[in-house]
Amino acid sequence: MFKALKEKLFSARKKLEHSIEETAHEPEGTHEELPDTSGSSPKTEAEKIAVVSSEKKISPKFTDKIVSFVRDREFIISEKDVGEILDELEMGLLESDVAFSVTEAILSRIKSDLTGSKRKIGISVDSIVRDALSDALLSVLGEGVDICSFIKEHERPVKVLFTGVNGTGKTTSIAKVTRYLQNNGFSVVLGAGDTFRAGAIEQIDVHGERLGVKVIQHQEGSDPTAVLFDTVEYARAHKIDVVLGDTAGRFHNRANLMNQLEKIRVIKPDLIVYVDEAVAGNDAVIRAEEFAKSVGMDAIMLTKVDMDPKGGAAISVAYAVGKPLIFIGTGQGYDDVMAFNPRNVVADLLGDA
Ligand SMILES: Nc1nc2c(ncn2[C@@H]2O[C@H](COP(=O)(O)OP(=O)(O)O)[C@@H](O)[C@H]2O)c(=O)[nH]1
Ligand SMILES: [Mg+2]
Repeated sequence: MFKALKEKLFSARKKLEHSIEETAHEPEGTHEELPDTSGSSPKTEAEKIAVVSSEKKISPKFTDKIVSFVRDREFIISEKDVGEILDELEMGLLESDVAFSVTEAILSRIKSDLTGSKRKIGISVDSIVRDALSDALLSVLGEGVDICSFIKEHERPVKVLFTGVNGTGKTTSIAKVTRYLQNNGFSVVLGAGDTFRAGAIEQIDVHGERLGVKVIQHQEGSDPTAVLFDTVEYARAHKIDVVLGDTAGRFHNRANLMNQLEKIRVIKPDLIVYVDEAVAGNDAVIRAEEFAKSVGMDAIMLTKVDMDPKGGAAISVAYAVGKPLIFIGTGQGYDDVMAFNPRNVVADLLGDA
């Protein structure tokens, strides 16, 4: 996943490490000469410790003193040392479809984490760089949301509504989330709330049959609010944990469909999941902002991540609307869904997963 983004981050990470190794300097006025213990001239701090430690005639107390002296020395990383590489990273992020505002946020975080920072010699440069990149990415991805905990914390049935633009994968995602919830021990009922598009009711009905869950449906063209109302009633009567409601594809410039969605809110959804596709890149981010302003959303599901080598939308969308990514879709099968865990994603992006 996120091949382009990974490559850019990897390259920036290596260059930052190199540059810091080369140019980081000690704060002025703090440098003290190490005692000359051997007559030879060890170059690195590690060599100096080794020499000191290997001198049997030196008391352990003295060795401790030297080790702590070395460990406590500090280095300063200046903005000049890393500026060029951060400019390059900025280009790389933008090329990978990371939204501008998100790119700026990532860079300013890295800059403030790295520059002027005093590093203890006991901490390696690669861990300083890695931590700075990781903190910056986590700061834009935000905290995740765990659907299972969410369900447990809410009164049953928990009502989840899926919205978004046509063709982005809402209905398929509902089927995948059904499988995910079943695997986690929850019962599910589906509401065929897309009464607008020809064939939509049949499509969700087929998924319901394959997954062994009830699909509440009315006729094509009927009022989706009524369908979802009935679905909630069914869940109550049968003690079903979760209602997943489908909706017609909304174009953010089609007022009548948006109004219909406004009306659906009378079922009082616990969670509105906005669905969009990673392949839309920056468009997905712009659309999400539009939806957040008009209809509102509580979480985001990004589909077709398997078809998007860039990865920028996945990094950007949550920050752009200030809502968490809850799932990502990674293929066309029922099991091609991942609960979005920011820490795991950052570990994967930085190649530590
Ligand atoms: N490769 C891939 N295709 C997906 C994914 N999610 C959905 N699709 C496909 O996207 C198309 C539209 O999906 P659909 O659920 O009908 O979209 P809807 O109009 O928003 O309900 C279908 O061909 C799906 O199989 C995904 O995560 N990866
Ligand atoms: Mg659909």
